Amino acid sequence: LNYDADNDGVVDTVSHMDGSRVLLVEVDADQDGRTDRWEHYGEGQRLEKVGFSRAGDGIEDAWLFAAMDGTISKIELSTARDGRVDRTEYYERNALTRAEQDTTGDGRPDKWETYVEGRLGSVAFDTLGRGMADRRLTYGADGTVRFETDSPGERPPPPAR
Ligand SMILES: [Ca+2]
Ligand SMILES: [Ca+2]
Ligand SMILES: [Ca+2]
Repeated sequence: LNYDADNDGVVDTVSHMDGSRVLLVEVDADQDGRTDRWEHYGEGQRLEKVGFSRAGDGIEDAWLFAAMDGTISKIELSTARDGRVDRTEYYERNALTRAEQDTTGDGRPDKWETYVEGRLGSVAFDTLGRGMADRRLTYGADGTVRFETDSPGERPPPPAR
C-alpha cells in the first residue's frame, strides 16, 4: 500500500499488510528512494519498534523500543548490519544505563557495559565462554581504572607501593 503523505506526487510511505492488519510501514521521509524509518507493528496494531539506518543508506540496522511514557527503553543494534541483533542498549529516561553485546557471534552476550551519568562506568567480559563475566574494568569518576579477574592463572598487577 503506497501513500504520499506530503502530497507532492512522490510516494514516501509504503505499508505492508496482512489482510487488514498493518505489519510494517516503511517511511522515506527525505524521498531519496531509500527507507529512513521502519515501523514494526505487533498484536493489536501496537507499534512494537521503530527501525532505522544508522548510516542513512537504506539498510535497517537499529531498532528503537519505547517505554509506556514515550521515552526510549531499549535500542537493539546489528553492528554487522546483517539484520542479526548483537548489541542491546538499555535506557532510562532516554539516558543510556547499560549495554550488552555478543562479540563472538554465538548469540550469547559476552561483554557488558554500565554507564553512570552518561559516562562509561564499567566493562565486563566473558573470555572463557561461561556465560558470565570473568574480567571487569571499573572506571572511576576521577579517571582511575580498577581491573578484576577470576581467570585461572591471571592476576591483576600488584598495587604500586
Ligand atoms: Ca511525498
Ligand atoms: Ca530516505
Ligand atoms: Ca557471545
